Amino acid sequence: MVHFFQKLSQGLKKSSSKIGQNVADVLMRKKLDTNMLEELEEALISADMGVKASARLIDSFKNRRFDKEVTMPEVKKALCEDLTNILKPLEATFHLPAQKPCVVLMVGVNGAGKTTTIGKLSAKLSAQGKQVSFIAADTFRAAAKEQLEIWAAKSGARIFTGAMACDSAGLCFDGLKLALEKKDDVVFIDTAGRLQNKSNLMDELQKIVRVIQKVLPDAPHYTWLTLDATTGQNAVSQVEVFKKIISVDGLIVTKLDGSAKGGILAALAAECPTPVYYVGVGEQTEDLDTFKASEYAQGLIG
Ligand SMILES: Nc1nc2c(ncn2[C@@H]2O[C@H](COP(=O)(O)OP(=O)(O)OP(=O)(O)O)[C@@H](O)[C@H]2O)c(=O)[nH]1
Ligand SMILES: [Mg+2]
Repeated sequence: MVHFFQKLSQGLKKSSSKIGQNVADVLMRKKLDTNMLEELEEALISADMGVKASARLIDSFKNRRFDKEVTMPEVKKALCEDLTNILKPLEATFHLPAQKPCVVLMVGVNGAGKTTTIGKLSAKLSAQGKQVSFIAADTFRAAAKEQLEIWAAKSGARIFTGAMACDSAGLCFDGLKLALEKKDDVVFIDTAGRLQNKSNLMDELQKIVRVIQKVLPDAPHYTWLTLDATTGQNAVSQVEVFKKIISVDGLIVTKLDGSAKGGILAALAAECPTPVYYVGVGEQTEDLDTFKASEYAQGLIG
């Protein structure tokens, strides 16, 4: 089995080779001048790190004292350290609360990877002996229920479903009551994908939260926004808009395999810092792991 870090580095290759090539070009000149720093900054921005994070990186880079004959590994090591420092505050750990069940509400735009992430996490938790259940609150898209059912069977979770197009908040109410009765450890609520500019769908999320709290006043214990890394800078606006509607307390960043926009986590750290619980690097169960700043920085800088 390919190690997670290898997959992450492989996935970030499109971004890191761009940065690496610019570092190499810049070093041809053998002098760290203003021009060179500007080009380096452009390389960071083009990997979707955003203007703010790129500027911050270049600033700390300037403050380093390099010898005249600076080498490629030295430059990369410096960038990697500085990037790790920017990303470190985003590292987060998922803890189960003392009271059962732990309710995790998954939200995000269409196709971000919500359902897949729930499946992957459920497999991890089941392997640790936890009793997991799903509430199929995406009653909107045909086949959404079936997709979740497949993940439930694969990962050993119980699933609570309703009729197509039924009220998803009502479904959450019933599903959560059952989870309480069954003493589940973790309940994942799989909501329908919604674009952040569709206000009626965003209102529905608030309704789901209100209804959940009628069953369990301190739920949801986690509200995670799933972001597709390939969407680049739009991810920043997704975080901002979802946070205005409900209290998003964590992020899941998927599809870090094969994105030329791998720098998005740096942009998020600089522009709207939110804890990152997990990152995804593929479609299989094992392609999900906790976010580690240094691992990610190494993968991105190459
Ligand atoms: N390469 C790759 N594909 C992923 C990853 N995570 C999810 N996918 C794929 O992305 C597609 C969409 O994933 P879903 O889990 O259905 O996304 P969703 O957010 O539930 O989508 P909606 O319910 O339609 O809003 C599927 O084909 C997944 O297999 C990842 O980390 N890497
Ligand atoms: Mg889904």
